[in-house]
Amino acid sequence: MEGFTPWPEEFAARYQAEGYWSDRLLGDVLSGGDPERTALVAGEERLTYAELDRRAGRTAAGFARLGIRRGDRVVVQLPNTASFVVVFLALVRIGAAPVLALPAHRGSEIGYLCELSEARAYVIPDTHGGFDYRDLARSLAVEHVVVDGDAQEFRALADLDTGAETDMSDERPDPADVGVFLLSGGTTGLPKLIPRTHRDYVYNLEASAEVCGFTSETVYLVVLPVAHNFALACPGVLGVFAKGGTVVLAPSGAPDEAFPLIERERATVCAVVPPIALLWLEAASWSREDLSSLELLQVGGAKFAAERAAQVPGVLGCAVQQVLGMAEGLLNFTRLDDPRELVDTTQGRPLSPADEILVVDSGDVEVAPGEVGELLTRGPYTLRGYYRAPEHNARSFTPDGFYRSGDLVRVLPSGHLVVEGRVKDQINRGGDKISAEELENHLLAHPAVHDAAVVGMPDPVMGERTCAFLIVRDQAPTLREVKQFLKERGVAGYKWPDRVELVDAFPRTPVGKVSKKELAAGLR
Ligand code: J2J
Repeated sequence: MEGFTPWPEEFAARYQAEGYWSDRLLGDVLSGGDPERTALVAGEERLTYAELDRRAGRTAAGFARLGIRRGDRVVVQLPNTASFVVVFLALVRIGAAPVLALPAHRGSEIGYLCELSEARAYVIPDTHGGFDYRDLARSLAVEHVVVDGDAQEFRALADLDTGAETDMSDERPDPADVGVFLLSGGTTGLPKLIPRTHRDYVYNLEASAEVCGFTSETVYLVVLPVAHNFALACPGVLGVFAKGGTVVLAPSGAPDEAFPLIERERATVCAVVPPIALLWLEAASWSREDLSSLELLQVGGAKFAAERAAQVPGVLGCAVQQVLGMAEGLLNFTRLDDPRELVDTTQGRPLSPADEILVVDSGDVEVAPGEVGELLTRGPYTLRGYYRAPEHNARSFTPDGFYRSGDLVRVLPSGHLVVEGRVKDQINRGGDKISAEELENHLLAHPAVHDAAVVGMPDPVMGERTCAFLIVRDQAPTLREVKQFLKERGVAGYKWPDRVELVDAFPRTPVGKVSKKELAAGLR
């Protein structure tokens, strides 16, 4: 695929020879499940492995009838519904790559993703969370808009399923093909797409499922957006399917929605971001639901404080697992049999024996063992380049193919990583990633804004919130007006600043760059 950076031949050969890469395809992930067993629970819907498999097959045929082919891209923006799972499986079966947008994304993000990926189709709900996605679709120039629900002038997802399953054998993708595009948290003006091949993502999900002890008895509750790497494949929904377990989709991590589902479905494992974990720790004391089925709470996406991690077993009655992951690839998990001390105080160690880790200083020189530096990595499931982004790739990777994570870590003698900060210009708002540059560019488009600098401010629940420092020309916009402005520009709500500060000038570093450190220090 043009715009995709493959692994160098010698690495590909090694990953294959050493068994990391197989010929298994993302579309075959259901094949190990007992046909009669429940694969998916979503709202009132319950689908067995056989039923889900048939629905995915019929929907695949429907996409093929639309003319969607192997190698095509389809932007998928569905919430935590059975339709997401069906559409995902359908597309990967015919070798069309879903581009996984989050429900929170709006015209600014979606328009760009459709253009960058030259998407042939865009799949949406009719409305969700009070937003009408058909309005967004009307502003785009995409060939096919497929709507889950009331389609209006568009095509209904239900109509793709005519009951006919066609033989897809000549459409079967190659394991080396890009199977899915994930969204990068982003550090630049525009979001980046992460191509994941069938073979690297299958390894990602299978190896994760193994390390996390998933079995056919696993009942996995999804509370994060299912389109996010963590909930999708680390081990996530796909890791559960690979082991023949059951996936339960929840609309959110709110205790009043998630706890009744844990009780009703006897959920055994769930992946959350730290703000949800904190909420659960509080809610467990007054909630009436029986959470005793829970065996494991995976926490990742942002740093989870050691003191909180230590509380999980006592309060929620389950083990905790810290996960330092990234849609770009590398996953670190604390292991189920790690001593409590390591589980509470570290963000885990690499998933794969083939993961290569370097911790370097600003000159790319390796630091002494145990010292803090930037985490660089390469391996059998870590990308070698963002999609169609040659200039950005030159900066994001070392000449020998290591991905620059932008995370500051130190490595313990056990191989466990501790996150100590970051060098990338990004805000991590409770696991939601915000590129400072992207937000600054939007703010600069405001007629009253002369200059803008966005920084994270510490927050006890979210870890960080977003503060926009503005130098204004005339009448300064209020926080409300800034949010309204961003809303009208079609910027996802999680990127809107929580606070606006007016200044006359920005502090500068000796080389003349805006000193975000100094700006942030002024907030404390
Ligand atoms: C500190 N920072 C963390 C952690 C991620 C599993 C879990 C998370 C993600 C994810 C994921 C962190 N402590 N425990 O894809 O499969 C920050 C780092 C990292 C960035 C990646 C998964 N866990 N982070 O969060 O692509 O800065 O993936 O580089 O959204 O989140 O963000 P994202």
